[in-house]
Amino acid sequence: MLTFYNEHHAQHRGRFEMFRGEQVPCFEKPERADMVLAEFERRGLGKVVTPHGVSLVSLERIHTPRYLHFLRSAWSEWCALDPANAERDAFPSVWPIRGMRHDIEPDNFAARMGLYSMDSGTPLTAGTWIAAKTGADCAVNAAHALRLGQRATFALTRPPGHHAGADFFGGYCFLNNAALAAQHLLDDGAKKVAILDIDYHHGNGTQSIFYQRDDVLFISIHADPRSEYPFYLGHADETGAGAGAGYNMNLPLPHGSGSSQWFAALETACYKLAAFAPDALVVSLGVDTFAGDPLSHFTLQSADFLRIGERIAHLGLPTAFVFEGGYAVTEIGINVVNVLEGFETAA
Ligand code: SP5
Ligand code: ZN
Repeated sequence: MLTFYNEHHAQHRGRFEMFRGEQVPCFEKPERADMVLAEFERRGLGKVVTPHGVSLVSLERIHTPRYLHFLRSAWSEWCALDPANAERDAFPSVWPIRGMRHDIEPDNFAARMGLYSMDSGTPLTAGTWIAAKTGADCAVNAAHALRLGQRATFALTRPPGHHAGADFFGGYCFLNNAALAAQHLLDDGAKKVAILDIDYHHGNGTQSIFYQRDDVLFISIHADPRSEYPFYLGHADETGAGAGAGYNMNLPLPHGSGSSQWFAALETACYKLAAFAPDALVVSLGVDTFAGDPLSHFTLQSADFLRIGERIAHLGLPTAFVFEGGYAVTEIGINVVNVLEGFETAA
């Protein structure tokens, strides 16, 4: 499987995140992608290449120009506030909640951090922009390779993307790689595209980007947002709006769900996908559904990930896999590459 690897990913390296009032090491760390690359190469699953850079215009197909401008310049603005900030990550501290203004972009840096974010768990660092931009390059290149005839491709990148919206970061995500891949497929001539999001967390950013559209079907299998991040989106009654009515499907599962519940949801998703008959499929591939994941509460086993890949292959669609979450670093390579190998075996 042709893989586009983000060689700049390790430049995004958060120092810590907050958990119950304490600073804890970031779960979303460079070793995650290193482990996946090592396992992919160990199994000899295909060529690993670096992507061509895509233009900012292609990022603007999904993200707003003012958000992109903010992300690109945020680190230098942060350091300009105080040279000592070069040794500290930037976090938001204030947000424009209900009833406040989103249309005026404040001059104040902290105020813009809040305007463009959804949580305080996503450190912005010196290398965040280069890592996120190169990750977006990987996703768009993976999509483009499908148009050139590849059956399946893999964007091996971090930071992840599916929590990032048109104009906000959060959930360890800055640019929505899966959304950029789907949009590129459409811009290159595909008529309809589906995104299947199998990360443990709901892909709120991806859902919000396509919620009113009928050219992208979004389906997500995830932990019930009543008890899990991102909390404020991902319920079963969110089915799309306007032209997009009927083109969004959420399959939330209870805390503690295991293989039988999870694969039943996958069948529901595959039935809907087959009926939509897209020209191509983008998979938001998170493996934080694994039993050993430190953030999560599903109980999938490593062997289950092979079966996931097999089932997705049986859809018979050109498929771009985009790496998202998964925090059990020791097993993360095995779990991700199991999905890819299961796909290749069954394709
Ligand atoms: C891409 C992705 O998987 N993003 C997940 C973002 C989750 N952010 C909330 C993390 C809450 C940390 N809770 C610590 C639990 C330790 N047992
Ligand atoms: Zn996740």
